[in-house]
This record gives sequence, C-alpha cells and structure tokens, in this order.
Amino acid sequence: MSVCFFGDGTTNIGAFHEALNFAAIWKLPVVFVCENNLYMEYTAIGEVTAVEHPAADRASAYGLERIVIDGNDADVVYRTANAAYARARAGKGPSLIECMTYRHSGHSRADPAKYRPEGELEKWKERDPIKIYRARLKQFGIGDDVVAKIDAQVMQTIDAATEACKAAPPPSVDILFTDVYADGGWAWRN
Ligand SMILES: Cc1ncc(C[n+]2csc(CCOP(=O)(O)OP(=O)(O)O)c2C)c(N)n1
Ligand SMILES: [Mg+2]
Repeated sequence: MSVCFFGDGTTNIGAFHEALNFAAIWKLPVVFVCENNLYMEYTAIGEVTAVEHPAADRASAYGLERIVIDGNDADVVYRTANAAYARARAGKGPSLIECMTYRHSGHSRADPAKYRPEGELEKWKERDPIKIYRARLKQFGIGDDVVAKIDAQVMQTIDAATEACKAAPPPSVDILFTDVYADGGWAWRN
C-alpha cells in the first residue's frame, strides 16, 4: 500500500487527475491525502478553482467517495486514514482524503504571506492541531505532567532524527530510480 501526500496546489494539474484515474481503474492500494491549507505558492486555491474542495469535489469523477475532514483533529485523521488503509488492503482500491487545515506561514522562507486577510492566521492558530489535542487529552483526565513528558520525548526524537540526517552521507544518485518502476529499471521506456 502507498500513501501519497500533496498540497492543494497540486490539484489543478493533469498529473493529479491522471494518477487518480489510473489508481481507480486498476484498483490500486493507494491512499491519496490532500493537505488543503488554503494556499498555494502565492495564490489562494479558492481563487483559481471552480469547486470549493479542490480534491474531494473531484473524487466522483474517478468513482471515489467524497471525503473532506478536519485535518487539524488528529483523531479524525487517524480514524479516516485507518478506514482508507483497510479499503486499500482489502483490494477495494484507492481513497482520496482532503484534510482541511491552514498554512501558518508563507510558502517558503522568502514569502511573508502578506496576501492573507487580516485576522485569518490568528483565527486558525486557535485551531492549531497540537492545541486541540492538548485540550482533548485534558478532557480525558491526562495531567499536565504527562503531556510535558510527551513533549520532551517528542523533542528528543526530532532532535535525534535531525542530527542523524545531518551526520549521514549524501544519498547515492541511483536511488532516484528506486521503487519508481515496478521492475526496478527504466530501460523499457526506450
Ligand atoms: C509540476 C510543478 N508545477 C509548478 C510548480 C511550481 N510550484 C512550486 S510550489 C507551488 C504551489 C504549491 O502549493 P501547495 O501544494 O498548496 O503547497 P504549500 O505552499 O501549501 O506548501 C507551485 C505551483 C512545481 N514545483 N511543480
Ligand atoms: Mg497549500
């Protein structure tokens, strides 16, 4: 099974539609996950798309269920993903999940994101996924000390992974083709 993540900015190019169509006709075990954070490089996705939900509203064109979820709620994401994985593993074909979320910064460090309406960022920050999940844990009676411990563990894991990557040698060029074609090669293309 493959899980394929992409931004809202992907959904108006041909490759997105071609991939969905192929996955659907061949019932491939793929879970497509669109992170709809409302913005592409410098453009709001809503300004250049004819439908409200750039991924989910196209799903029916490929015989797929329309799935739009709150991407800032980890439990909802988890449950939806599990159902899609089960479907893929059972040979029932792909799923397309549109996760609604928000981009807290510009597209890149060079983008101050001044094109966003005033107050929008602040509003979405209230719905930060980590904030939401902290509140949920509290609701279930999990103490602040436990949450602080989880925080510290996560920071440690991230730091260790960052250091491991920085210390690793550059990857070899031949991995460019690893797992790209089913037979492991590309000579057949000629
Ligand atoms: C095939 C292709 N077309 C155009 C671009 C130029 N480009 C770079 S980022 C981007 C928009 C990406 O939007 P999104 O996926 O929503 O990313 P986000 O800023 O939300 O992370 C575009 C059009 C590209 N990299 N590749
Ligand atoms: Mg985006």
